[in-house]
Amino acid sequence: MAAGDLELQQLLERELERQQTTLQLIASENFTSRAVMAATGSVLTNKYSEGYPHKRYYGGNRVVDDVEDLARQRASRLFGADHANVQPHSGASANDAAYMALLEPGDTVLAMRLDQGGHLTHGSPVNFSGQRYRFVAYGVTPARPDGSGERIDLDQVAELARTERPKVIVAGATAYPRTIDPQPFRSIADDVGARFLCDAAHPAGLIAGGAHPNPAPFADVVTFTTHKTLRGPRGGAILCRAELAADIDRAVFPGLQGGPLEHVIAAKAVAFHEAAQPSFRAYAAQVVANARALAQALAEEGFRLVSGGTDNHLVLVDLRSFDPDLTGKVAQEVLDGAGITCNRNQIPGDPRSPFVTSGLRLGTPAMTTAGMGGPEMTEVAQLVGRALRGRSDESTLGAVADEVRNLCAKFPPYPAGGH
Ligand code: DSN
Repeated sequence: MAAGDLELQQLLERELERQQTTLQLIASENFTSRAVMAATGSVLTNKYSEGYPHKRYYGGNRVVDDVEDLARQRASRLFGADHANVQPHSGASANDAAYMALLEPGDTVLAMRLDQGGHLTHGSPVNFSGQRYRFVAYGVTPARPDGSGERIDLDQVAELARTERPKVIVAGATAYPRTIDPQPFRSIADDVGARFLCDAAHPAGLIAGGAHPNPAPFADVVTFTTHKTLRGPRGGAILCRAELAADIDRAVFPGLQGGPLEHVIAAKAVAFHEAAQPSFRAYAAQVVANARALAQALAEEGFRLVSGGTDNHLVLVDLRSFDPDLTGKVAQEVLDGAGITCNRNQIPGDPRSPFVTSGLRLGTPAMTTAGMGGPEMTEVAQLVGRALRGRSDESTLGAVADEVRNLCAKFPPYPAGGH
């Protein structure tokens, strides 16, 4: 690795050490297998292959064609889809291509608001999506003391669909701790003659592992990333119905991208294969069980959880119940200093800006891959509580950092060291 380049070698070793010795609780991160990393670092990085299997613009693609076909077949089989495009470089590129295939500039789209749990590419005014299309936003129901609120407001989705007549309705979120049922979105889309696009970037691995409902039978198009719960390389993919395959493919190439990253596509093929194994079902179930255990222990530490808990791989903490003066920004920095890596996040109706926030998002995909279970989640929640309560006390923070290091030492994601 990085042979002869000592400077970079040292940086990679530092990052490996960081990943091995601190808690990775960013809900959209994971630890890939060595097989995924090997494919990403393979000779396929040398090849140009604009186009699609058996329809390339450059010669020498007979092996690459087989690689991409394998990835497409495995993705389609894993999710039960008619067609897969495995070329998008990221989730944002996948959404960009899906919109390009389904919409004209200025068309109306209904999607979840960013500050209610949605994503930048679901119509934020600072993103291409919000600048190119007319997005109308739905949100979640108000919080309720019994935890039954802060669920996607399907009545609002239906009402906005009727009044705004969107061409596409988007389901999917980046900070929503509950199951997203694709069925009601399909019915609402059918009622108003809209297409249904499901952005399954976050739950893709839970879907593959049978721990979350599969949107593929319901949605016209499903976009997802391969590096979150799916535990593959960093990248995106699109699934669609047969009649949309040509439009989706045209939108990705030549619409938006040039040469595909075939080394990453090979790694996606590895990840799809791994996600089809029985052990991945057990992994997906454990991710959810761990998130529940983490949620319960955080509640016992005095944190209010958005929606009262979780059904999936993440919890969204409302810090105001714990300490009204504690912002997400400060909490993230304090925890980072103690070796607990997570991200600040707006909560529904957050009075603070996205840069400051009143919330923290914590996820279990990575530490579940490392082998942690329920007891460790309880310990993690207690460490979070201790660090944030004692945030102005160096000795408390030092003690938490030591305990984090000891805990991580028992669950190294790469026990044999670097690759
Ligand atoms: N950055 C991703 C996340 O953390 O959810 C979304 O793109």
